[in-house]
Amino acid sequence: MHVIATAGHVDHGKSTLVEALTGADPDRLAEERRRGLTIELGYCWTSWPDVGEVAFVDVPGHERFLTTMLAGVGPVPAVLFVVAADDPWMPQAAEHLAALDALGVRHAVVAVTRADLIDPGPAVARATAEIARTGLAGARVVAVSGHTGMGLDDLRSALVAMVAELPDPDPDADVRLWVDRRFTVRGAGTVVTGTLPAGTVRVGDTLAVGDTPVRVRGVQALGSDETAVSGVARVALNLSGRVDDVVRGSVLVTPGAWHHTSVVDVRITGTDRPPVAPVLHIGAVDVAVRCRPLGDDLVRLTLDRALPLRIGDRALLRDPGRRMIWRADVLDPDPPRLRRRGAAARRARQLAGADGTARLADELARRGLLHREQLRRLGIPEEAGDHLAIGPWLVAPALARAVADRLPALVQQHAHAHPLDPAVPLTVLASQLRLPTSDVVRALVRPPLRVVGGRVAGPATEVLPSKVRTAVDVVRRDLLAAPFVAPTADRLRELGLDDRALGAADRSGQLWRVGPGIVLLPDAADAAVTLLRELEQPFTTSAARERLGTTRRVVLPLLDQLDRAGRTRRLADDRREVAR
Ligand SMILES: Nc1nc2c(ncn2[C@@H]2O[C@H](COP(=O)(O)OP(=O)(O)OP(=O)(O)O)[C@@H](O)[C@H]2O)c(=O)[nH]1
Ligand SMILES: [Mg+2]
Repeated sequence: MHVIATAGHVDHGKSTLVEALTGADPDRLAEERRRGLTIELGYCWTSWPDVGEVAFVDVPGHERFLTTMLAGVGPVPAVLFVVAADDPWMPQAAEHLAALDALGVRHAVVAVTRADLIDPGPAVARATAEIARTGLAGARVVAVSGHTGMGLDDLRSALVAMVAELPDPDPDADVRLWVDRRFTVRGAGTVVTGTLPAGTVRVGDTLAVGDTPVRVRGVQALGSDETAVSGVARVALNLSGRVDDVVRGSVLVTPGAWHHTSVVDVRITGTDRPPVAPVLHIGAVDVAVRCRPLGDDLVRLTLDRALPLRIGDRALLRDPGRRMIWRADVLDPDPPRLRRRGAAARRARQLAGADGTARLADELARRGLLHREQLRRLGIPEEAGDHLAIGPWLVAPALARAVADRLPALVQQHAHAHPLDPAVPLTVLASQLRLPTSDVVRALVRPPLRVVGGRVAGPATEVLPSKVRTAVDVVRRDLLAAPFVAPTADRLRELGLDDRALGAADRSGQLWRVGPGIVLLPDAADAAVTLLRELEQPFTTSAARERLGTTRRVVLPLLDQLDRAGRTRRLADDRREVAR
């Protein structure tokens, strides 16, 4: 199927031409027929040799219905632009043409209609000149009459040639259906319609509106039931599930495949600056936005509601008050927050070269790293490159280098601040480095740093196995209660602490190994000296033992250590005095 939208000034003959081409009147509403005016989008279709089914989305030309016009044109790749031969070039002709240009429409045919009323020559010349300034330049311009049928064959063959040139959308693409109508059918329930630009919708599929899943109970295209329809197509879907929230302006998407965002960085094209609060049009949707300039032609938009957007999406910004339009190319639907002063300008520099084409290397250079699932959601093709793959994460070489460079200092700082627990948990490093996962930190640890049980240790850091750590904690607790009652050999054996483990505990600063099999708290020397100073000087070994409330097994090596440290002095008669 091919889909063509109409465009052109009010009353210039769009609906009449659609009817002449398809045999059906696109103006369904009684009010439309009574007033001779299109108000809602109209849908008609026909079938032509060689190109098959062609559906028309007929839009209103009246200036008050510009939003509806944009909803009709937004998801459609090809346009029938209609100009009346007997009327001058009119404001909505200009406005529609500007919108088509901004939306990037390149496939168009211009019909200069009502040619039965007047020589179409001047209107053909004017229209040709006007489109020459836009992306529609070179489109065929055909004089026709919707009433007499004059020129209709030419118009048809121009349209056939146009649709034959349209690119074939990918039937496996992720679905993003912009709902342009929603109604209730007796017996069937909720039905929505829209233009499916690409991908396939099947009966039984689950689609999502934001996070809400809905089930596709039935699929219709051009009035007949189908089991599956691939874009480009006009489709009507019968939905079940939580459909109350599905309205005109909703977007039905392949679950999990899209990034829904209300903040997006775009590059705008157009004269003048956009206002602070313009309207964003994309697909069949319009949403109020706040516009924050980043620099030059780059702006950050904050949307009133989240939309599924990808890099490279083409949208349109509109100032309804001044009737002005800007083209907006989506550069980043998942931009970083602007926290500090100067962040906007920095961001603008970062996006300077971005043109809306998603390239993995560029995106990684800007973001540092990306989860594989983000690639699909943001519309970034996975390509070979010099990035690192760490599990599901792709990491820019520059970020990997920066992390590896910063790690030694971070580990050292932590060891300094936590002498009793010197190895840094990976999670702490991840948050210090603003990385979303500790897996990336783990993969970037280089010798002499090493990972021990979820922590990163420096070369000089002794890291205790967790069982030893627990046992050492028990000993430390006991010693806090009785500082000089070192655990007995039996107790140590029971706790699984051999001499190696005690040595490690000593080196990591958690215990003080006074002698083989004898451990006290690291501050035991100070505490002992304080107590021993209270004794009559010099003092005997047994006086010291009593004052400290301990045994000979402990007091002998302890006094020995104090002697060596010069904190006690041993006299000839084996008595000691505390050094002054
Ligand atoms: N003589 C003549 N009249 C035409 C022709 N095409 C349209 N008209 C008349 O022009 C008027 C407007 O035609 P429509 O087809 O409703 O115009 P439209 O562009 O769809 O208008 P909107 O949808 O409101 O923007 C009607 O009165 C038509 O009968 C034509 O080729 N020749
Ligand atoms: Mg009409």
